[in-house]
Amino acid sequence: MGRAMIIGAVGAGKTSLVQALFADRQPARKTQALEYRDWVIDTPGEYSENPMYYRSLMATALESGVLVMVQDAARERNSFPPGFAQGFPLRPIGVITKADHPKANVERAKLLLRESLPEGDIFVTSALAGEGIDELRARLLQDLGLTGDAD
Ligand SMILES: Nc1nc2c(ncn2[C@@H]2O[C@H](COP(=O)(O)OP(=O)(O)O)[C@@H](O)[C@H]2O)c(=O)[nH]1
Ligand SMILES: [Mg+2]
Repeated sequence: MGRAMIIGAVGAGKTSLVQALFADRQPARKTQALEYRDWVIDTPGEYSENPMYYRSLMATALESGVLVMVQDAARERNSFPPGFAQGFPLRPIGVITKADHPKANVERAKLLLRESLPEGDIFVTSALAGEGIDELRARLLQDLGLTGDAD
């Protein structure tokens, strides 16, 4: 089954996003390995930050259906190398996380993410506030061909 592979820096909010997509309430534990859950693959932040893991990411991408690139709205730096999305044979979607954060700057996050994701829609979300989650879930299920009563 094609899944949505979620990538992004350590602490970007990937696991919290996954939990919000599945309406979980537990706080996110640190992700130590690839975590498969239904139609999502959560990845450790190190996989996006350390080129040593890129081959692993790529191998996982080959069994995925959508690439979800996460950028923390409160982060002042890029989370990915320039043009990163183009290295994957997948349809990419951008997600800005932590839109609720006191230090969030959504416009800055979009500009940063665009350096690595020249094309593809960008969704603005907050796992904490529940913002943008339903829209993102609907889009991912549609792209994965899993439409139906998803929520
Ligand atoms: N303010 C705020 N903090 C968040 C949000 N999502 C995650 N965080 C915090 O960011 C930190 C890292 O979250 P986590 O989901 O583990 O990130 P991951 O390393 O990308 O999986 C945790 O302290 C979360 O509580 C959010 O929507 N808003
Ligand atoms: Mg995680």
